[in-house]
Amino acid sequence: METTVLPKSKDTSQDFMPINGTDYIELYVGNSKQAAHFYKTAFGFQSLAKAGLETGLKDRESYVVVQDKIRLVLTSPLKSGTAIGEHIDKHGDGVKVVALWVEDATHAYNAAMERGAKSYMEPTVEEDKNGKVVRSGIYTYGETVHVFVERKDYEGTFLPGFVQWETPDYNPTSTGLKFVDHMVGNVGWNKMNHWVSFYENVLGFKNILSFDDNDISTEYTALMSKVMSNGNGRIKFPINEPAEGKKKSQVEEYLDFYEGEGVQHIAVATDDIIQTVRDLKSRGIEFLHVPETYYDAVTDRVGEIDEDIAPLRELGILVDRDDEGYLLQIFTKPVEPRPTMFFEIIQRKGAQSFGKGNFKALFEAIEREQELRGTLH
Ligand code: TYF
Ligand code: FE
Repeated sequence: METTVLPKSKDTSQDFMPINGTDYIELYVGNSKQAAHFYKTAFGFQSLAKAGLETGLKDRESYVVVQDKIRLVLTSPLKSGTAIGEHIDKHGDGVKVVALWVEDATHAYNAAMERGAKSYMEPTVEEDKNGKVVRSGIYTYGETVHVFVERKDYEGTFLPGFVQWETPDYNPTSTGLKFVDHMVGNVGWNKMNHWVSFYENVLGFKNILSFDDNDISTEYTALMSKVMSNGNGRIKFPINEPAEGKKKSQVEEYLDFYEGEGVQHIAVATDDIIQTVRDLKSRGIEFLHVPETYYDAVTDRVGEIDEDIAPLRELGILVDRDDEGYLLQIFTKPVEPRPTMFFEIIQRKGAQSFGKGNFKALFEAIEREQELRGTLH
């Protein structure tokens, strides 16, 4: 038998951490019952599972809602003095867990720990009559964590410990949201390269795109961004760092209000952005407004597209093109009292980029909101 010592090549770096996709996103919120109602009513999620007093939990209540491949877990404490309550007190409502679907959660954990991760949860087996799930977890930026979920031996609704949440009397229709396209983290001053290295070294991700403050600084706001992707491209995590500008960077505003690093936006994909945005608006979701003049130059900038410009203009949907095709995107206002987390709705028509051509119009729209809040200084 011949043995070969493989050189330490970058090409094998991602093999140690195969990830199938996003498993779920857990938000710690003040009132999980009402948050679940909001995500159903306004975003078109459906009831999936729940856990709390009736399943034997004493300290928390969680509601799980689903729309196609997207699962949100909304968790609130049932008493004072919990880690969940402290998280909410410090950060407001926000993302605690970005769970990654893996084949082997023990292997993923061991591989990450060997490479310098900080442990959040040792590999733990959870079982019920539907089979078993193994979960483990590591810290990422701020108090945010990645939980690895191994569910190949599980056929239940969500996770052991949860029961099906049935709401026969109230199930609003879907708004056409399909899957998580990317999730963005805001990190502290000069911390972007630290977290880029973390995703490279600990999880085997690659930096597929970078934007510096020249690409994206408007008259006021400034930030830098690097997009990290896993090997199969199903997980894309842009990381933003504030940059010095004339006025306060939107990333700095986030860090101030979130009181630390955390998830800035969750981008969800649709096959029909015009229909989805029309529907979301009619359900009360508020989007950032771009000036009409954006649409005067849009065809010159992106060329011919399948969609009519009129509905894009009416709804404020942005368009950008790259070598591979084009994309349509729009951003909600923050979905909690603090100007922290928001959603992006995105439809890709070939383009695998992030809408660099829209940064100026987008960031000017964000600045107008900052101005209204009195935080642009
Ligand atoms: O994910 C992205 O990179 C794009 C652009 O504060 C973007 O959605 C970047 C920063 C930001 C808002 C959107
Ligand atoms: Fe985005």
